[in-house]
This record gives sequence, structure tokens and C-alpha cells, in this order.
Amino acid sequence: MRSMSFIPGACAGMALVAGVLCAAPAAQAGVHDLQISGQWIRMVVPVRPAAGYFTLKNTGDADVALVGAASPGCGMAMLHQSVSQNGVDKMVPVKKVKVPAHGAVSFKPGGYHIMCMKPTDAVRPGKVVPMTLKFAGGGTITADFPVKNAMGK
Ligand SMILES: [Cu+2]
Repeated sequence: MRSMSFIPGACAGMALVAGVLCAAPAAQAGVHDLQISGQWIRMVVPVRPAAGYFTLKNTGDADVALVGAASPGCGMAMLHQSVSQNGVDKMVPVKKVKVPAHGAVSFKPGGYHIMCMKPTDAVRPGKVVPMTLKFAGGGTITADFPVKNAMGK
């Protein structure tokens, strides 16, 4: 028996008894239609904020909203967008980023990025840091983000 108030976190425990019925609760709608690719973190100066990039493809029939990110390597992770206003480049916090149905969104240098606010020693070129993307409705996707230098190497 599922309801609209179904909580994904409760699913993990219930999965033991509910089995496959728990695979696609209503609150996770859309997340299973997402594919992440090209993910990486750009580290320019150690300990200074680093940026995470990736592409999300949505093969489903419903828009999905990315609303946050978290990583043990980042201290705090925020959604940012680089913008140019009156010739001045700056970054602004973003509350949500839509991944349109049958579409895709790319986080890349000069645009959307995950700001890794307080990188740990794990954020060094050659290493890999897990990153969890959080979506409206409570769904999450976790992927390994390789760390590269400013040149993307
Ligand atoms: Cu930023």
C-alpha cells in the first residue's frame, strides 16, 4: 500500500519485506529516468572551493528538479550558476535546476556548477570523490566524481 506521502528513506527498511514493490515509490518519480555522465570536479587551488560538473539526461516523461548536492569531500556543496552582469563575472546560488522530460542539462565551466565549498584533502587531481545529487520529491543519485586540475587533466 503506497500513498503520496511515501518517504524514500522509509523504503530502505521496508524493502526487506516489501521487496520489489519498493523499487519505484511515488516520491522517487523521475529519478530512475535520469542518467549522469561526464562528471568531474575541477580543483584549481587546494582547499579553495572547487567546482563539480556533469550532464544529466532525463529519458522520462516528467520534468525533474535538481535541488541540492552533498559530498563527504566538499564540507558543504551548493548549486551555483556563473553569470556575467555588466561585464562582471560572478556566481549566484541556485535553488533548483530543471532537467526537462526527454531533455538534458549540463553543468559546465561558465554555467551551472556544484560548488564544493570546503574541499577536504580527498579533492586532489587523480582522486575520486562520491557526490550525491538531490532531487525534488526526495530522490537521490550518487556517482563517483574524478578530480582533475584546472586544465581538466
Ligand atoms: Cu560557484
